[in-house]
Amino acid sequence: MSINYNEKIPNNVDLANDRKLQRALEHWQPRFLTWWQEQGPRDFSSDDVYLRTAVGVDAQGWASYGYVKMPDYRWGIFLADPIADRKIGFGDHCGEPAWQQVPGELRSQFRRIIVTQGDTEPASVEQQHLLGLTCPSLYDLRNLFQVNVEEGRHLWAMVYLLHGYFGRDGREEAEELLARHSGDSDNPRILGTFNEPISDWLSFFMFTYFTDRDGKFQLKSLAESGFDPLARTCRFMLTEEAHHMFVGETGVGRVIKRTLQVMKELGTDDPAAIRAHGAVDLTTIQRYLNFWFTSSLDLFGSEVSSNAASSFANGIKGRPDEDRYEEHVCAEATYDLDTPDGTVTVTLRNAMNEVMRDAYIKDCEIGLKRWNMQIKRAGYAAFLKLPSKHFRRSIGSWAGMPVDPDGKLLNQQDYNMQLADWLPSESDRAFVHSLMQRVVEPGKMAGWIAPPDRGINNLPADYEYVRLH
Ligand code: BYC
Repeated sequence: MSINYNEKIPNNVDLANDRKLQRALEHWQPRFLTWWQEQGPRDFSSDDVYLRTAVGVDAQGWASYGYVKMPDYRWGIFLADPIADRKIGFGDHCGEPAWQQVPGELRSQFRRIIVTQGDTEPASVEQQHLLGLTCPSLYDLRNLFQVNVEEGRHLWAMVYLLHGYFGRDGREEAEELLARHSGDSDNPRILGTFNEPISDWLSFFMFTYFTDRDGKFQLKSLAESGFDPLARTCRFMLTEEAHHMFVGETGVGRVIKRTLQVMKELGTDDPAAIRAHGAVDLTTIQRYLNFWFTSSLDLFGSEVSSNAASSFANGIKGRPDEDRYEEHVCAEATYDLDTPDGTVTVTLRNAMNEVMRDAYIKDCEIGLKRWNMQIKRAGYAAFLKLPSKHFRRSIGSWAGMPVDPDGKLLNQQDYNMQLADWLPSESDRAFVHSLMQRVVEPGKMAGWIAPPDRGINNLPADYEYVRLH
């Protein structure tokens, strides 16, 4: 179905023929825009940004590029095309026709998951509210804004489901999505990572690499959902998510590239010398990586979870790429889980969060391999490493356990003494912040990051991606 851009709310769900839903969403739209003005990118409302906008939902050419002022971005409702006679692919309802409405008995479970997913989208925009002011280049500034407008659209995706399928409860939840704020002590965002500040660009790149990747896995598992409108909206969201992770992977890669250049120039890997030369030493990069990776691991929930078991059993949330598995009901299967008290065997359904976390970790390794290849090619023996999945956990059976990045259980005192070596210290953060000076001349790059290999949409890297007024 093609996207109708002539309407107030662009959509491919034939909104014009559902007057009640259209009115409800048109009522929410000005609230969203007020939220965007207050919580979205600070100070850039009147600038022209070279953005891509969805024009169709199929794999080919869904994007059109052009200058847009962010408040005029055409946020709307885009679902991937339906799959004829789609069947539920997992759990107790495996093989039954997918639902076009939410089954009454599963309403509150579905609502809880949609609200949690929806909550992360505006949260990330809030976290990045001030970043534009310290951009390392116009290329990066544009990428930040592209990510921000798409997160805004992902909020629309969840709000559509809440309004369209959950009646008054859904409308109230949609209001709440704009009322909670990242880091707000009275009314914070639901999940931990989304209340962490992102006040420097190294954090932004780590966030888009590690936290957006949680988004990829959660969306993939919701794309399997028995509730077809949820599955279809997540399928389309995944196409946008890929660019966010690209920004993260290439962003971290460019920081490393610049560090390696400075190491070569100076003939040393001494962190103090590298810092004095305005680049980020690899030890600091590793600490930032440790922080965002471990925080993102918590986003998968507890290792043993009755919520996860019931979501799987009820056809709400499958495993990412459910097709890859041979057995989709998982009523008998078990999973051996490492806990601080030793290995315990639990039902596979109860361990679904852990299954997803393991798949996520494997996917995270791919970027690490590429970054380490860069370091190796430059002739250095150093390497970056994902810490153990039991290190610095706040959720699940390892929460608060004094485990080091290699996975070794320490005594609390030793752990406390070494923690500063493993995570960004106040002075690391102050140093990284000191590098965050705004660079907005086309083609110019801040000194702590290498230029990108190529520009956007086949344009050169020195293109004026944001026209500042
Ligand atoms: N922080 O059985 P449990 C994205 C809560 S990212 C705080 O362990 P469950 C994006 C949990 O809510 C993807 N609380 O876990 C990325 C529950 O609370 P209630 C976002 C946490 O329920 C970048 C309690 O602990 N999408 O899209 O199996 C930029 C016990 O729960 C945390 C989703 O998350 C935490 N880290 O799984 C923009 C998908 N972890 O309900 C966007 C939807 C757990 O008892 N969400 N808790 O009060 C879900 O599927 C599940 O809610 C979770 C948790 C996977 C998050």
